[in-house]
Amino acid sequence: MKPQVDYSLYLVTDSTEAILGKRGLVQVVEKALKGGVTIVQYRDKTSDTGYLIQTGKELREVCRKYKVPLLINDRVDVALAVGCDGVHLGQDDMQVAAARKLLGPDKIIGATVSSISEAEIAVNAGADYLGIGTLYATQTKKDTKSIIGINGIREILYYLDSQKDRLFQDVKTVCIGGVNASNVQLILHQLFAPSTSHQPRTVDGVAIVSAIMAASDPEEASRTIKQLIASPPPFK
Ligand code: TZP
Ligand code: MG
Repeated sequence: MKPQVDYSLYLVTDSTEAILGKRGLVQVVEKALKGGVTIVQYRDKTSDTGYLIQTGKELREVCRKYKVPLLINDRVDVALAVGCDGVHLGQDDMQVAAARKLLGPDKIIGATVSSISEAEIAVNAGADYLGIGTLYATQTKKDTKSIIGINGIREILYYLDSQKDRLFQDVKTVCIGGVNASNVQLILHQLFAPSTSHQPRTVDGVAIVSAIMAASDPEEASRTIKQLIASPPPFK
C-alpha cells in the first residue's frame, strides 16, 4: 500500500559548503525533522554512489524515527539500495514510467515540472506528485530558464484542475524555488485564488532548501515556517 504522505513542508537537502558549511548533513536534517518537516528529499549532485547509499541509509534511519518519508533525488538505483520511500526525478533523469517499473506501485515518485506539457507527461506516466517550479530565482539552483513565477505555477494548477482523469485530480503538488519564512504566506495566498466558476486547487506543500538547510537553527526555521503555513494569512 502506498503511504499517505503529508507534503506540506517538504525539505530538500543540500550538502554544498555554501549551505551546509562544516555541519553534518544528518544532524541538520534531524533538527529540521524536530521542527516539523513532513517529507525529506536527499539531494546531492556531487558525491559518489557509495557515499550516497551510506548517507541515504543514515537519513533513512533518522527519517524513520520521525515517521517521515525519505526520497532520493535523481537516482533510482540509490533509492533501491537505500530501501527508502521513493525518488524525485527531474526532466533529465530516468523517465517516471521506467522508474515506476523498477520501484513498483508502492514507492513515491515525484517529478520536477516547469510547464503544462511536462506536467501532463509526468502525471500520465504515474507520478505521485509534481515539484512545480522554479517559483523564484534562487542561489540554490542557478537555472534561470525554468523560472515560472506565481503565474506559471497557477497555470499548471489550473490545468491539473481542468482535467477529468483521476490521475490529474489525485496528483499532489509542491512549489519550489525561493520559498522562505518571509514569503510563504503570500505565496500560498497568491496560489489559492478562488474563481467564480470553480474552486481551483492549490499546492499541497512548499519545498524548501536554503531557508531551512542554511538556517543557523534549522529546527526553529522549520517550526516557524510550519506555523506560518498552518495559520491564516494576513491578506484579504
Ligand atoms: N529546483 C527548483 S528550485 C530548487 C530546486 C531544487 C532549489 C530551491 O532552493 P531554495 O533554497 O529553497 O530556493
Ligand atoms: Mg534531477
